[in-house]
Order: sequence, then C-alpha cells, then structure tokens
Amino acid sequence: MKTKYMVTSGFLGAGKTTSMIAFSRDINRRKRGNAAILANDLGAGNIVDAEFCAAAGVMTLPISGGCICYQHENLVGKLRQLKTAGADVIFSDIPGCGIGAMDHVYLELEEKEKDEFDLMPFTCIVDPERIRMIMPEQADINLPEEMKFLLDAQMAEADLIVLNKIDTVSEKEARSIVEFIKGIYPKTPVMTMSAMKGDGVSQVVDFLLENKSSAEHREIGYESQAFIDAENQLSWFNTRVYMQQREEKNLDFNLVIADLFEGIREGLKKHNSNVPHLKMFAADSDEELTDFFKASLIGVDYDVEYDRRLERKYNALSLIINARCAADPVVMADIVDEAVEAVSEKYNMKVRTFFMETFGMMEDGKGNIGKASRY
Ligand SMILES: Nc1nc2c(ncn2[C@@H]2O[C@H](COP(=O)(O)OP(=O)(O)O)[C@@H](O)[C@H]2O)c(=O)[nH]1
Ligand SMILES: [Mg+2]
Repeated sequence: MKTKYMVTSGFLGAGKTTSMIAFSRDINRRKRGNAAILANDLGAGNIVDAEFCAAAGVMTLPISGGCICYQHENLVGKLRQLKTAGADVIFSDIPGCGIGAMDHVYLELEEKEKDEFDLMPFTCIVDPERIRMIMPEQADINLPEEMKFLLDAQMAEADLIVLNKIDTVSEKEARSIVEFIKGIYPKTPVMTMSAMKGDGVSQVVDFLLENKSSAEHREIGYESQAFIDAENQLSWFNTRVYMQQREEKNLDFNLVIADLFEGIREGLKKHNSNVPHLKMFAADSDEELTDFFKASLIGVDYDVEYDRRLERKYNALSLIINARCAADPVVMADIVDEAVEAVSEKYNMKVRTFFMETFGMMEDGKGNIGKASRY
C-alpha cells in the first residue's frame, strides 16, 4: 500500500506544527491510519518543534539542516524510515519562507517515487491575525511590509487553505476572512479549524484522506525580487543553554523562562525589531519526557502562549530557544544573550551555552537553498 504524504505550509507561527500534531492524533484516535510527523527546520539541531511533536506522543523524525525542498534523497530516506516504523500517513512542514515545496517536493516525488507515495492536498495553514496584513484593512502588525508577499504566495501554492485559530475570532470575523480568501483563490477549497481546541480538525483530516493533490506547478513568484526581499527580512537563531542554580536551590523555572521571554521582548522593542515566532522548550530528561515546558511568542505585541508548563522544580535545566526573526541575526543573538545574563543574575544561576547558531535566510544562499551556517 502507498504511504500518504502531505506538506503543510504557512506563515511562521500560523500553527503548522500544532496542526500536524492535531491531524496525527485525530487519525490515530479514529483508527484511520498510523500517523507520523517529519519535522523540518533549517537549523543544525536543537529544534523545538521536533522535540515538541515527540513529546506530544506522535511518532516523529526530525529533518534539519535545510529545507526539504533541497534534500530529496534525504527526505525520501526519512519517509521510508517512518514507513518501516509503521507509519502510513506522514505530515511534514516547510520552514523559512514557507513556499516552493509544490515544485521541489511534490513534483519531484510524483516524478521519482510515484508508486510509493500518495500526495494528499498541499495544505496552507492561515493565521487570522497575520492575514490582516493583506486584507483590505492592511493592518500594521509590526512586521516588515515585504512579508506580505509570503502570505499571499503560500495560499497561491496550496491545494487547500485552512483558516486556523478560529477560537481566537468571532464567527463573523472567520466568515469574512474565508470570503476574502475565496475572493482571491476561488478555485481553492477553504476550511476552518482550531488545531489547538480541536474544532474542525476531523473534517480537515477527512478531506485530506479522501482527496489527492493536483500536483501541478503554480506560478507564485518563486525567486522573484519580492521573494528575495521577503527572504532578506528573515533570520534564524537557535541556542541551547544550561542553567544551574549556584546554591543548589530548586527553582520554579516557569518563572525564569517567563522572565526570559519578557527580556527578549524588551530587547526587540529597543531595537525596533520583531520575532514572528520565538519558541522555548525544556524537559526533565531526554528519554522520559514526563515533565516538559513549551511556549511560543508570535511577536512583540502578543502574549506568550504556553502549551505546557513545568510541573516540578529543578536546580538545573537545559533550555532550547528557537527564534525566527525579523531582526539582524547578530543583534538577535545579543538580545538573547542580554536576557539570559539578566535571569542568571536574578536567580543566581551559572549559565553555559552548549549550542548556538544564527544566520540570515539570505546568507550565501542558506535559507531555502542550502545548509545553515554554524558559528
Ligand atoms: N488559539 C490558538 N492558538 C493556536 C492554534 N494553533 C496553534 N496555536 C498557537 O500558535 C503558536 C504557533 O503554533 P505553531 O504550531 O508552533 O506554529 P508554526 O510555526 O506554524 O509551526 C503556538 O503558541 C500555538 O500554541 C489554534 O488553533 N488556536
Ligand atoms: Mg512549527
């Protein structure tokens, strides 16, 4: 039997990872298959999303170092690995600008591995907050204008557009966003759901399992000047820091991490910068995962959203921070450094950085086109 495979696209923080987890759990719960996630990111390692998917109890493999668009053999290898482990429905996302996978992933799979994979509808996850940037109101949400191109191109590329986070808007608002999307893309089905609360998830899953991708090239301005200008605005920052209380006192690290988020928020505001998605993850131990922390910030103007907080106190913790920034990567690294320094003083902790990488999407063709740099 062929393995079903789907790519999820969408803007940073739109809910791609949360959606893949929700789809997988729904499939497993309703015994519609055995679902797995291939979590893709540009960094070399220490990726919050992959850790979180696994912690959420879904079979997960990470594929890091670059976009799946540019590592076909590796992608197929990982898909086969998941298949061997029992998966028959696999979801993966695309990092970075979040476009280009129709040509680079779907069309290549159709050409080379047609007998092995059934391509489910290429699905773009839309966030009701960010889409306001391109709606008639042209909302200013403190993101660079150049990013508007991405919001549009992501929808243009998709077989299915899903308006996510409907728990955050009224029915009337959701309807008007759906009408707006249908006005621009009259041929593309549009569905609504809340990946977090579960509303509409089964309906989307049924659509995905019962339909196939058109697997056709669409003109979305890939590599156009507008694409390059958008890509130029984005940078990546990943780190893993080990924090240890100097007097062996057990700390509520939820407070430490909340202070870190606020420190980074202040630093970004001071530098007139923003972070479309800042994620932090920490767990009690790599294997057990009985206690873990995961939270997201989707911009300096929003509240921190907690998927999970730590239940216990610890005297030391290893914390992963991933930031997808609209900021100079070096400035971003300094902002995080300062915030870490501030909490280390406040809580009397020794801090060691075990891993750090920061790069601009456009650096020597890194972004979608190659490997992340390591400093
Ligand atoms: N209220 C609400 N929040 C959501 C929903 N889906 C995702 N989120 C939150 O949005 C943030 C970004 O989600 P994530 O899946 O990491 O986005 P990604 O960057 O597209 O993978 C996280 O804080 C999620 O908890 C939803 O349906 N409703
Ligand atoms: Mg994600």
